[in-house]
Amino acid sequence: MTEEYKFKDVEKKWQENWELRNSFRAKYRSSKPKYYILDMFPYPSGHGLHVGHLKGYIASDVTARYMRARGYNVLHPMGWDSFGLPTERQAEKDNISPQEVTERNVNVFKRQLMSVGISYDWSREFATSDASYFKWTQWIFSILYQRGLAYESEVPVNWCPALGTVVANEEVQNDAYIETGDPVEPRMMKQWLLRITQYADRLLEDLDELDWPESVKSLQRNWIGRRDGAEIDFQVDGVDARLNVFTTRPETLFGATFCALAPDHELVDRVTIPSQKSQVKEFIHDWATSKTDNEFATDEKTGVFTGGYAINPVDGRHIPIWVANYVLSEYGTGAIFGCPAHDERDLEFANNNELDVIQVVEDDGGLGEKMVNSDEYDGMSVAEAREAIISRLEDLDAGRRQVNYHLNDWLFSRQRYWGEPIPLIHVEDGSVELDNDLPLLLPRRDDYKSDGVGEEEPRTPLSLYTDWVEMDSREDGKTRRRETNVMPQWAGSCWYYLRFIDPHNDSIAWDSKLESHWMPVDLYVGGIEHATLHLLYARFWHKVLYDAGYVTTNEPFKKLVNQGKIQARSFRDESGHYHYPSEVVEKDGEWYLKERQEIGPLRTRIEKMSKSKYNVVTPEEVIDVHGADSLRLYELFLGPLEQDNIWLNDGLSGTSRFLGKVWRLFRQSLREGKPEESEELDRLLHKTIRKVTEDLDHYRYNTCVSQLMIFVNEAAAAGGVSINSLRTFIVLLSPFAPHMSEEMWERIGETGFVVDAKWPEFDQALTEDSLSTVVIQVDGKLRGKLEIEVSTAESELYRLALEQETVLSHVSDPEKVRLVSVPGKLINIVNTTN
Ligand code: ANZ
Repeated sequence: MTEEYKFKDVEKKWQENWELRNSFRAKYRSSKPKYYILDMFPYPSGHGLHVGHLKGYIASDVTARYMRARGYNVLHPMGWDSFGLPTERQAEKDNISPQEVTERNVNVFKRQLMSVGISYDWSREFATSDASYFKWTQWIFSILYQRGLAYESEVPVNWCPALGTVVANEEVQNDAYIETGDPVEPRMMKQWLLRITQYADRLLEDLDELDWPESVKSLQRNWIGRRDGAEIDFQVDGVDARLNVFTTRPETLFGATFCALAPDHELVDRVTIPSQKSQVKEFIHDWATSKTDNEFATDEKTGVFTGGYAINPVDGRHIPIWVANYVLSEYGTGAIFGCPAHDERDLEFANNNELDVIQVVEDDGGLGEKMVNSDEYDGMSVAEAREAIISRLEDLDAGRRQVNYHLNDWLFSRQRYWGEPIPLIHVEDGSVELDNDLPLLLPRRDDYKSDGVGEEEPRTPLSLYTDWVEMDSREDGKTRRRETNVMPQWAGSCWYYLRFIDPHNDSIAWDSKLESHWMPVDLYVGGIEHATLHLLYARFWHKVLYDAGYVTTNEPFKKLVNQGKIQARSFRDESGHYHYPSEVVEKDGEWYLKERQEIGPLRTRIEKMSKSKYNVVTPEEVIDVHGADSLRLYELFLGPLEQDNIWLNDGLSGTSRFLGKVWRLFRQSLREGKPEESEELDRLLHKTIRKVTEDLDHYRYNTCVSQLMIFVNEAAAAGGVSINSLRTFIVLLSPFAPHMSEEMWERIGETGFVVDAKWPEFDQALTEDSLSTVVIQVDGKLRGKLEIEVSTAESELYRLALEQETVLSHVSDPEKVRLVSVPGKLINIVNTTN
């Protein structure tokens, strides 16, 4: 037996063994309880994974291994979210097919994940661009379509000329496509949309039952943005028109001192009186130019008077109608009544334009709020007035209760090639048919140069394949053309967790028995950046599938954990260019470019690990020097999973040293062959089992690692441990450092694999310290301490406390006290004499 630990050989050996033995395959049927643990699957980009991406994957792998040891039938699968723009662009650049690009990238990703020893059930692997997968994505689309949840509509879209496609609102920031920074402009286009708004209330309410971080829930709540209020109709004075406004504060209607329209509201022209026309026109012109030209965009609330008046339906007052830049045409009805006393934006606008301010809600001397200046509603509470005013408006036929949402229907078409074709057929008579012959494959593409890009008029790449688009006419002799939009990348990730349950089924998407066995996902681990898009879309599809009877749970993901980001130091020179860490040297706490030290110290910053910042660390470089177990321990040891952590290369030597110590302890213990453990070490072992178990139950990985370190230090100092203790310790270590654990397991003579070993139990009594330090207080002030058996009775504790001079001197009469104590922690002696 060799003395030295050769991580390269050992890690390779066990990775091969696990694969040969199918150690991580979930059983399709099992008497064990199930545990479904899912990682957000990656988009296989050309860059490969860096250590920041691995943080969540390693943590969930520890839990997967732990749950197997706890006796669960664990499903821990992995696949690829492979449709999407970067792959298509890469294919165009390299002049190969997107399929080939995907395959190339997937190979890299898979090799990386395997080299870290992640315990995935690879027999279930698939990519969303596999026809055997997207066949079912198309099938789910047809369910949505049949249920009236997919529709075509002429809608304002974000058209990106550089990419030749529209992109979703969620993908746009500051009028640019987030991924590439290409500018985006508004256009009207006929698009497919999914009616997610129909599910808005359920998506909102069901958040309450989920074990998700509050932060994600509140992001979803805000994104859905339910607003309860009313629509109110104002008659326009002298014009046959009603001005319809949306308000969340109908109770403030008596405080309305003006109305305002969005500049592109359809009524602007009709309500403007002739003498105001030129001023209004000028205002709208300025507004339109400043809107497209960001530099002139302003937060200042400006507007122009139309000369028209609206009549307040409840008190008949005439209030001026303005056009205002802060009223948005896309929200509510694109018109408001302004109530400067109770809305800051309205107040600012009123102050700028010398409009009246009428207070209608007043603080009721700390009791709450009551109505004032509101006729018969004076004195009512806000809630009462709200109900009463809405009823009055309903009686007058001048208003109604209205709920608005921030959430819009989901724009579901993309004008690209590399996506799922939408299985619809346009018939010449204008009707639309579902294509039931699935999968509907993409047309074969021989020339991967993008066509249609940069065109004035939007054209879809698929429309260029006329053989594919034009279908053979059927019996009715009508011509039929295929839909040429493809689905957005979000489609494939909406249901992949269901396919993992039954990935090779080619007659149905998933078997219903298997679905009811495995769902819901027990633990879902991924980044917070998916809080509103992926996680909302997937919940929406899941609920549709639930309504259609295809799934048995109302929600897909029971518990969600977000891993934080890994950050690292980046280096920039005087012109702002980034440099790789390998190009710099450190001197007296400053960093210099090796080649050009004369330019002086570089600017350094801790930033999110990213290719563009040149601060990426790859798993390959770490594993090559320190091994996979060391990488795993370091990623976990960095800090709590949910927090952002800073990557320091020095830290890795720390975990490597720890593993070296483990190996030496193992060798020493084998040599010594201690028959029995000392009581002290036995206690520490049981405390370690308890701590690691409890921390794993709460996803506190970093503190597990610290506890294992404490144990190893003590055990080494004691000259080794017994074989029994060693066996227990190896199982505890195995989720964290699985390769070394398997090697030790084999060498102590175990025949099976440590991945199949049972998780150790702890003896409660051994985990509780029998001696504890009790704080002695007199009248709440600290007066002494006692080192004492936990089980000591209160009266005995009091007797011992009085032996201390510092305590006794503060007790007025030892016969006249009241005792308050927390066993094992504190006793408070309260004087009752004065
Ligand atoms: C009268 C009022 C009185 C309002 C008051 C507020 C306070 P959120 O919560 O953001 O939904 N509003 C309605 N449509 C608008 C539009 N298209 N552009 C800009 N503002 C609009 O706010 C809803 C409130 O925003 C509505 O309630 C309306 O002003 C304004 F003391 O109506 B309120």
